[in-house]
Amino acid sequence: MARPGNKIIQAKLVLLGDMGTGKTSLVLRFVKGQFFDHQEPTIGAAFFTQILSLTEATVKFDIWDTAGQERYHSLAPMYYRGAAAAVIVYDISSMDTFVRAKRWVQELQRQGNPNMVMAFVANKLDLDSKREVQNEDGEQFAQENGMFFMETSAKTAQNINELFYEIAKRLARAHPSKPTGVNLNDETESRTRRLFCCSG
Ligand SMILES: Nc1nc2c(ncn2[C@@H]2O[C@H](COP(=O)(O)OP(=O)(O)OP(=O)(O)O)[C@@H](O)[C@H]2O)c(=O)[nH]1
Ligand SMILES: [Mg+2]
Repeated sequence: MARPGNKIIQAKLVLLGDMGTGKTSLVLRFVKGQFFDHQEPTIGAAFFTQILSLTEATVKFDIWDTAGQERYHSLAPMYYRGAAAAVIVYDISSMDTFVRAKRWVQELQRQGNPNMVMAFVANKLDLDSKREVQNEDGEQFAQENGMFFMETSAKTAQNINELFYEIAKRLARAHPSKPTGVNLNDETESRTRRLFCCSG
């Protein structure tokens, strides 16, 4: 619920990353508080909405969860175009997904919105015993490319709300008065649930 006098920011957010890294699982954890051990691969893209109420603003996220399979790559620009925020996801137990995530960052730097808030996310933190990508390597790449870095687990919910809260805070700071993002709700199934989080 928007607080009186509180500004409202509508922000398009896109998730990008290799197949199986946990993009859908991150969103489902954030939007519905759910996790599935056998999450189906996304076909094309899926759309979700969620609202975060901060002290300084109410952020309405329009979330585009893209499909990581290579055959859907050409669709990606449609989803990151006009996005106010991007979450680039890799899986800490797969070096290949880290390499792929770095390529997504390069594509966004070439073709995305230059003011985009970008989060570099190392998911599946619960699989630490199978870790192939060190925390420092993710952190360093993120720093060098002006992104913030977070290790998460959609399975245990570790750092999931923190991730979206941090994005919301940065959006509120970057867009002091005017709404941002593109509303594509009419093309898609929209699921809205309000979440009150992280204020104060
Ligand atoms: N252990 C563990 N498994 C996870 C985690 N997040 C996702 N998974 C599992 O990883 C698999 C792939 O997750 P998805 O969320 O479908 O991955 P995705 O990135 O959306 O994949 P695409 O839609 O194909 O691009 C599923 O079996 C999930 O249960 C996590 O944090 N920890
Ligand atoms: Mg998916």
